[in-house]
Amino acid sequence: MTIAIPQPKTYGPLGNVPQINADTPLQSFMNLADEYGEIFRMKLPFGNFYIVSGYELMKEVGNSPRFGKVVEKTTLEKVRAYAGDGLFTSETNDPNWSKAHNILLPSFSRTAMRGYFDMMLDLAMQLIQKWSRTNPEEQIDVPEDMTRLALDTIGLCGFNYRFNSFYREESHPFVTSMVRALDESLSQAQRLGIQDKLMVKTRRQFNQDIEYMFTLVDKIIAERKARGSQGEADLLAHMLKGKDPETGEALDDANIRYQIITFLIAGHETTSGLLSFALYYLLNHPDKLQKGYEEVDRILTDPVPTFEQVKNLKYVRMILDESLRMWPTAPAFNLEVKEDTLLAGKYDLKKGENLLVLVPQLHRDVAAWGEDAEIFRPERFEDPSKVPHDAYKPFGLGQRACIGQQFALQEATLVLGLILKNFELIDHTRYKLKVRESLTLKPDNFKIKVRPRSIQKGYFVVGSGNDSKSPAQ
Ligand code: FDE
Repeated sequence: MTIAIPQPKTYGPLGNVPQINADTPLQSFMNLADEYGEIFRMKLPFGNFYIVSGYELMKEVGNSPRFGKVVEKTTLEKVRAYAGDGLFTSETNDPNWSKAHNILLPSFSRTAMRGYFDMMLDLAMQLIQKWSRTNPEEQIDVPEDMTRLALDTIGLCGFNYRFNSFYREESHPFVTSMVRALDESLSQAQRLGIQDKLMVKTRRQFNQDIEYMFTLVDKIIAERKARGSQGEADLLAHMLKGKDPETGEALDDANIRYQIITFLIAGHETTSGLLSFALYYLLNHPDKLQKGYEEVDRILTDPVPTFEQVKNLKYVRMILDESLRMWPTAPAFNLEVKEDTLLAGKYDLKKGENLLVLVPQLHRDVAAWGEDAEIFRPERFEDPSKVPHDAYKPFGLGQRACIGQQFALQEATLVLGLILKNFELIDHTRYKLKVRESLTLKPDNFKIKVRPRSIQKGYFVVGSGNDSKSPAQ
């Protein structure tokens, strides 16, 4: 028997716009999901779609070829203006998607991660050094520093470029353009077509930002091609020499440019939000923080951590897994219904309709996580066989799942491990969580102070007065 899919009251041509807070649409969706349940319908300027967030439904949606990622008529379509047919914003049947996926997969494999470790460490130490040089009264803007870290990490590992964000007061101009362009794509998705056409100034700024991004990235590609590879093991080197085993073809320059922009977008805000939420939760759960301290003191025994040691930071990793459960920083993804179907034997869905998977809501479904779903408890991830995987999708699903997962987790584990090893964290503002939305999520206006932990453990950086990555040198 089919059940009608509920829809909150609509307001003529505005549809459900009045129920959505323009600054925090995702949190509006979560509130609506509390009221309307596992699936409900939305009518918004960028289309009609269903919002799905129930464990039972995801068991089917997450495992059936009847649902697949779609870009057309979603917010991501607007991001194509500068991410083009890069991995994130191409349709799965676009030949450049499978080509780039095949070429890039080995560069993101678990074994490839060892090759990025020293570069990640370089940036992680820049953050640790910066924090250890703050005066006791100075506060740290957590998401801002984490964004510096994550951006610089993908820049260095991606194409051997140093944004040097820790040496700047303001963001690198590339970041300013990228963030402004991202904000504009989101606003475009919310505006009605006619409003959009009237915004001449905004459009001019948007075009300028895109041109700036293209120029910078194209220059990096051209320089690398001109001088040839000099043993770099970065993503750009892989893209320039890689051939798709299926077609024998290489990526063209325009596509490489889109991939680089894609990695910068996909890799920096998500990872920085993850680290920021993790610190927020630790500050509010002293017992979990203590367990983290115990682990890093036991495992990070050398002045500079090794690849193996970071891999052994199991509890730090669980802290990150649980932070991604509470606030998956890429909070939603779009799927298209590939053929008419009766979802869970009761919801009638038609070919071509779109679903939006509302990940933070799925991650709070008590049917999967139990009555304490709202509580931060990293121990849920202790035994992987006990994790309800169909209700845990911080990295998306299927062939379009996040290619950067291992990369992001290695980086975040290293950085959180080093922070715990070095610092006592002080919540001087008694911060109350407020989640800020763009394409990704992060804690808004989250500031802390830090104090060095005991020197005898060896990590020492304060006043060492040099910028080499190993203070012991
Ligand atoms: C992807 C992704 C996803 C899916 C989306 C859709 O479906 O639409 C998700 C959910 C994600 N991703 C998430 C995340 C989180 C974090 C932390 C991250 N992520 C990170 C990173 C880093 C890097 C480099 C990246 N990431 C990248 C990426 C890419 C390229 C993509 C696309 C893929 C395909 O092929 O499609 C993604 N990522 Fe991520």
